[in-house]
Amino acid sequence: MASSPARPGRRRARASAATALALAAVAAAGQLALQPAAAASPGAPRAAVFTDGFEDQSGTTPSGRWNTTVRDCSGTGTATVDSGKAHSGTKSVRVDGRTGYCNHAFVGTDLSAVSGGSLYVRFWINHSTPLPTGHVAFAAMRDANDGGRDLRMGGQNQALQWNRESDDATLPAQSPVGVSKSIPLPTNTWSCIEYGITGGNLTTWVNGRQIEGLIADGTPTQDVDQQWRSRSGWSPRLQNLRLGWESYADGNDTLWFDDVAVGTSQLGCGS
Ligand SMILES: [Ca+2]
Repeated sequence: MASSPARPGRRRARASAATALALAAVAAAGQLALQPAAAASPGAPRAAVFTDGFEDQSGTTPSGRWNTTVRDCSGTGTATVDSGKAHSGTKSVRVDGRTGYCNHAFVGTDLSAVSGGSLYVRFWINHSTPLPTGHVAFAAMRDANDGGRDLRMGGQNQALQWNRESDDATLPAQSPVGVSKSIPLPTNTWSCIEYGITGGNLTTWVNGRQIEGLIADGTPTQDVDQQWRSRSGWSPRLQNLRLGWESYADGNDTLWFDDVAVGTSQLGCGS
């Protein structure tokens, strides 16, 4: 479990008791997609809605909770279950991402059962090509509170960033100072990416460490979240999670995703 200390002036998002109660209430209503994964998987993180290492996949086409639906158009990108590389077990999802929006490829799952409260996502990612200068995304989530446009995580200027599709706001701002407060995504190794969203606050960890440039909180910080927060009232209600590749200018990449977890409090990088 990550235990990075909160930095001065920046609050680390925490799951509240109210969130736990809300989850229990939803569970009681019988909407269980929310079967706690812990019941079936003793090693699963506390408060996980699900954890998935793709070991149950029997073919190369993602199935079960996963689909490969893409928006608008499709091309040469692919998302397949892969037995050649895995963070745990023997399987992962491999995405062959290609330059050009319509070559986007994702493996996606519905999150509507958890949207509206605190949402925490954890996944392990391994990729081949350094993040390019141009804007790319490797995670996207449909935001019902933003006209159905995506909240996207990926890279720009060779460092990790968040992007809001509706107004193209970035976190951090893409100034040299802003970019310096983020980090590249290492290649040919597994990295643990975690993020938590509560209301309009967004916190991001990489391998258990908070990344200053990837935090939007209650205090506008120049070069970080000042631009992001210029739209008042941003409070996403995310309806799905799609992992893959979307390139808006340049950039091919081959990526693997494994050990995906979704929950209502921070999940950590354990199994
Ligand atoms: Ca696996």
